[in-house]
Order: sequence, then C-alpha cells, then structure tokens
Amino acid sequence: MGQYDSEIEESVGSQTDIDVEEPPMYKVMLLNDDYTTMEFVVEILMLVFKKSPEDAVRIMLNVHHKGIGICGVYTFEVSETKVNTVHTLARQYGFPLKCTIEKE
Ligand code: TYC
Repeated sequence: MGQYDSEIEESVGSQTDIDVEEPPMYKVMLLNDDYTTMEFVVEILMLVFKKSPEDAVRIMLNVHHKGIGICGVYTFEVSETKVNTVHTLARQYGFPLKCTIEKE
C-alpha cells in the first residue's frame, strides 16, 4: 500500500463493493413442423446457433421426435436476434419453421 492508496480507493470506490450481476439468460427453443426440411433445420443450427454438423443433426432429430428442443441459451437481446434471423431465413425459403424464447 502506498501512502495515498486508501484515499484513492475511497474516491473511486473499492473493487469489492461493485455488484457484479450475471444478466438473465433465455433459452431459444426450436419447434417441429411437418414442412420444413431436415436439411434446412440443420443448416440453421450450424449457421445461426454455431453448432457442429454432428450437434446440429442431433438437435434437429431431437426436435423432430419430441416436438420441441433447445438450441442454446443467450442474453435476451442475443436470443431475440437469433429468433428473428431464423424466422427471416425460414420465410425467405418458404418454410414455416418457428422458434421461441423461454426464460431459464
Ligand atoms: N419434421 C420435419 C420433417 O420431417 C423436420 C423438422 C425438424 C422440422 C425440426 C422442424 O424444428 C424442426 N421434414
């Protein structure tokens, strides 16, 4: 500790009283339908959700069999952007693919 450290700490606030809170996280859920192709869903999972080809196939098949499945967990803003990207791409290619946001 230098001669003036305690005064400096007082004026700027000590590190320990800064309240570091994690942002709330949101799950992006993918929904099954009868029209979107398996290939398109796998592409979406790789492109938008950065999944490996193996993970993308696994997630797609899980949604295909169970009706719904999780693509990833992100902050609200990131989740919302990913949902919008999926819907925009799906409409562009004429698929009814839907995904939703769920609070963790
Ligand atoms: N059920 C679709 C089919 O048989 C494939 C599919 C999987 C669609 C997952 C949407 O989120 C989905 N072609």
